Amino acid sequence: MKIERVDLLRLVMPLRTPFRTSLGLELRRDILLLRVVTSEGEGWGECVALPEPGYSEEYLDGAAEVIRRFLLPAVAALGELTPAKAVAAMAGIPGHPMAKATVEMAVLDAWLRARHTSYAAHLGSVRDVVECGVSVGIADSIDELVAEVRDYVAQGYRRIKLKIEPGWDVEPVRAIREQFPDAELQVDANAAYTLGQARVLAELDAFDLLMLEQPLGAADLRDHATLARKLRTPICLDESITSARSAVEAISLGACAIVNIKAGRVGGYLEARRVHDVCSAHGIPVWCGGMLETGLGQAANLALASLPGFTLAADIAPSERYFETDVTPSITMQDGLIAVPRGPGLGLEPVPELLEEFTTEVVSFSEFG
Ligand code: NPQ
Ligand code: MG
Repeated sequence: MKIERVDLLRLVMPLRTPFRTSLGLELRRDILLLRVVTSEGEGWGECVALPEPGYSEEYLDGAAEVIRRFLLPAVAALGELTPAKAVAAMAGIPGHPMAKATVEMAVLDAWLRARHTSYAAHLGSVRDVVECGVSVGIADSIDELVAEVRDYVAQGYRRIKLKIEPGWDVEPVRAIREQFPDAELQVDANAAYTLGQARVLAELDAFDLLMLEQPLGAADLRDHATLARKLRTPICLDESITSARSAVEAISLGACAIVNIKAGRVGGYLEARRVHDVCSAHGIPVWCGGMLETGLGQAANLALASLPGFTLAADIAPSERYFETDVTPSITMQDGLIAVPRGPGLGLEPVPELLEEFTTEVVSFSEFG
């Protein structure tokens, strides 16, 4: 297989409701899609980076540039293109996991479609449906938060995740636990706290949470290990886990009891499977995190989330959670479950008219430097 041409598309999709976290307020999702046209057919990749650095060092414009100037030339230079060879060819360039994951995702899609194999079958899926959790942003008031969560519980979500930050933590979580005593409940701080705030975080132990996700900085593994010894609530790491090696380091330091896996954060779906494998080998449960992806990213995440070690509800949502209209056929949820796509490759692709509606820029090229 050889890459013949690629399109880098920028899209802007309005969010149904503003999404506020400790990283900021998002009113829309800026999206970067990569379409590769190969000698054996086409494939799609989605970059999960945000428009600006915050969640991690990457950001959309930078990822687009790294893909165009460095990653695609390295991959296009390969005599015979396979997903594993593409990942190896990109490994020579340090960093930029979300940019690399975009290229790997598109190559994997094209390669699997040509072999009539689904992402799920290729990654080692053992389930046909995935339990969906909902990630709830920081609200303007506790009453608004309660109303929003009540709506999600009514929609059948299997788990509630509340974004927290200093000043919006114990009280909102207490209110939700009081209103929904039996709900599966967890929180995500996106690294907004310091070890000096351990006392506040320890107050969350009163609410029987499934986990406390990324309370401290991505690089602060030892501090997370110290915090873990002060809390009853299990610590889950997200931003800190950037590869299988980093997962082993975090686990061996006692920095986490649960791992949130995101293919974009670790450089691709093949590395994400390795993170799953090493966590399972250490008895660490994993679950699939989300980055407000379109149906393309959600489809790939559904395949990943159906591997055996993914025993906790995912941050995978039906299209309607975030978007009025998705660029792919809508992904729907029944009773808090979403079916794992079984078609070749991602099992779905963008609808041309919808792509047209949201695309703000397309860069196409067939020469790769
Ligand atoms: C997380 N938050 O697990 C992610 C990070 C995140 C999905 O609950 C715009 C687009 C804003 C993606 C803020 C979730 C975002 C974003 C946070 C992803 O930490
Ligand atoms: Mg997170």
